[in-house]
Amino acid sequence: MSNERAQGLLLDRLINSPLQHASQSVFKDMTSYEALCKEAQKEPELFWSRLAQEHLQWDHPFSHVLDKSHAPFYRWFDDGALNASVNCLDRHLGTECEHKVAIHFETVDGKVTSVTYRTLYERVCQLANALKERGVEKGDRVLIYLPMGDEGVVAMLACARIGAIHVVVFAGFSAIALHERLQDTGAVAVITANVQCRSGRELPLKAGVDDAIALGGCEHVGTILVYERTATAWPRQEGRDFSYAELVSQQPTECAPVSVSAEHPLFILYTSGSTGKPKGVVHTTAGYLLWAKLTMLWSYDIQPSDVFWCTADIGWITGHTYVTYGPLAAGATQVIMEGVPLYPDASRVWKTIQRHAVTTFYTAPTLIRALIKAAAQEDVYAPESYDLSSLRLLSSVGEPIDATAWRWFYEHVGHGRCPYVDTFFQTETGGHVITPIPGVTPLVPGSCTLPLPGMDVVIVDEAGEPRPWGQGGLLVIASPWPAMARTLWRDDERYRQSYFPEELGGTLYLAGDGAVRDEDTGYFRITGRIDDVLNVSGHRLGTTEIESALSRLDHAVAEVAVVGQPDPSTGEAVCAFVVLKKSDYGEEVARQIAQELRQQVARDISPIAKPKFIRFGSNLPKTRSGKVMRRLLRSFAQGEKEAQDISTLEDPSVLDHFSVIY
Ligand code: 6R9
Repeated sequence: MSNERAQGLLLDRLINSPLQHASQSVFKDMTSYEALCKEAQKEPELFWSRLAQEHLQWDHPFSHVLDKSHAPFYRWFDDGALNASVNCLDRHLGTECEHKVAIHFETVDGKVTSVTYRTLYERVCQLANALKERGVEKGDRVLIYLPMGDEGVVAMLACARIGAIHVVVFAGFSAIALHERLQDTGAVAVITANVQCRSGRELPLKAGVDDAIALGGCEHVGTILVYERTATAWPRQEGRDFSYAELVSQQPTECAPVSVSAEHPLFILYTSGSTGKPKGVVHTTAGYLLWAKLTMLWSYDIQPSDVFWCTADIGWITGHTYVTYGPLAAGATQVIMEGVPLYPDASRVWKTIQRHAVTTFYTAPTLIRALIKAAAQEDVYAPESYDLSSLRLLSSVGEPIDATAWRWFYEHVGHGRCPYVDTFFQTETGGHVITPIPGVTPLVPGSCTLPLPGMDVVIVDEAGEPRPWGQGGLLVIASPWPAMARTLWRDDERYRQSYFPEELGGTLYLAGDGAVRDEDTGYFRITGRIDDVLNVSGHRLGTTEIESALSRLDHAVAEVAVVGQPDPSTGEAVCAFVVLKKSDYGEEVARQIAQELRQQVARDISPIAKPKFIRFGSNLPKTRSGKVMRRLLRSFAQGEKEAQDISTLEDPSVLDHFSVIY
């Protein structure tokens, strides 16, 4: 192919999507992006030191930037001192931000409370004083088990204010999961609610804490603070359990912040246990906070006039960084929604954007796919039925987004005028790693494009050697960065073994994902967890690649998940779990669609990638955080009996529908 033609084809694929009202303060164009990447490469310590001075408010300045002496246990800015809640709240007081809305909180029944930075500050101080009164001190762990709402944000910041380490546990987790986390962290206090309101029902929450404690070995829990979401009564143990009305409401609205070292742990967050015992990922104060704020500026060009809406729950890293710390450190206005965005129905999402004039909408591919499915059913669920003209930026995280869903979101929601920021990151990375700069990086549907400046992302083979563009491998981060996890709670050795394996030389951070760089653009494409890569007849196939191909049959397919299944002739065979848009199909139609699906894959990738087994069902099994449970699908495909923990499964009966194979 001639160079010119190749260039032409390449340009055809790239979407230049200018950002409306761009601030252009950091990145004017790709040249300024590249210049910042170069600055970071050349003098990383100077680069990070400059940013940490510019963007954080320090009580005591740091003089060391990076301490590598105990690598891979890196320390950043460690003789500096600061407080995270001061950086999110106090620093906005006395500025035009003070009386600006920090949070529009919308309950399931549509009631909106708008909280200013001043009010948020006062609520945080009151809760911090209540914790102090109960004897909670710097370094103590406080477990937060709250429904999604502004109170969760207040609780996190109140801990940070007194130097306590918060451990947020998603309110959908069971008492057993809670017990495990209580014991592992030795938490001295729990902040919870009497109930949570989800999908039209009141679910007891405080009772779950009692059940967890009843499992034994939690004598260290001396206080349970109960936020009364409704008037519903809750079980109380005198001397240990207190309502907000009793302990918090009367507290002074000022609380002197505790200045902590930059390396003081800010929180522990357990990752959704895909393998074995959950990992208690530890993040420290300054490095994490710096990246939370910077990525709000870099990935979202966040501005005073923006209304940011991230649909993640604070129980996950996305909620920590892009609901609590990032938006508040950046002085943004945001929307927080109680319950799930799809309840009572999909129109809630569009109504919320319209009502609050949301400018920046950050969600998950799984929600996008559900929205696509709903929009095909009735006009009232279609984004076109609402005024979404306030939007200027769209973003997703958590899974690869296939090109078809990307285009739908881009065209039907953003009307082709909002850059789509596909953000790749992990609990362990603290904040975004690979993501386009909106309005600057030309976009390719389904690609998270390029690493942010300072993120030294490389693709290597199993021996740690770099792979050329076009050839897949393991995604690693080759240099330390301030927001990286510091360790796993009380398990340094597991941290080292999981993330800095000896086989790769012991210095590369192993993300656990496969990736490939596009031969023309150098753009990264995440091919899925490395345990999800299939090997069919010696050919490496990314499950997400096959999923993407199957999704392209978009008149029929709502959602797919592909797993590998051991096969005597090809090593592994491809097994696809498919949810169709229409649920009223017969055997004949299913057979025909199965054939079309195979043709689609053969056409898009190769006949080798064609699913040998196709199973149709009404919903994919998902964790409560919305991730498809591939391990469960794998064992189901192999006909294994229920051998694994399905306690995090949203609806355990979904598998039954997939029993017929086409
Ligand atoms: C933020 C979050 C991390 C894993 C990660 C990867 C997957 C996240 C992605 C993505 C493709 C993206 N992942 N973002 N895959 N494209 N934009 O989800 O953290 O819960 O720790 O999960 O999620 O597999 O390794 P976490």
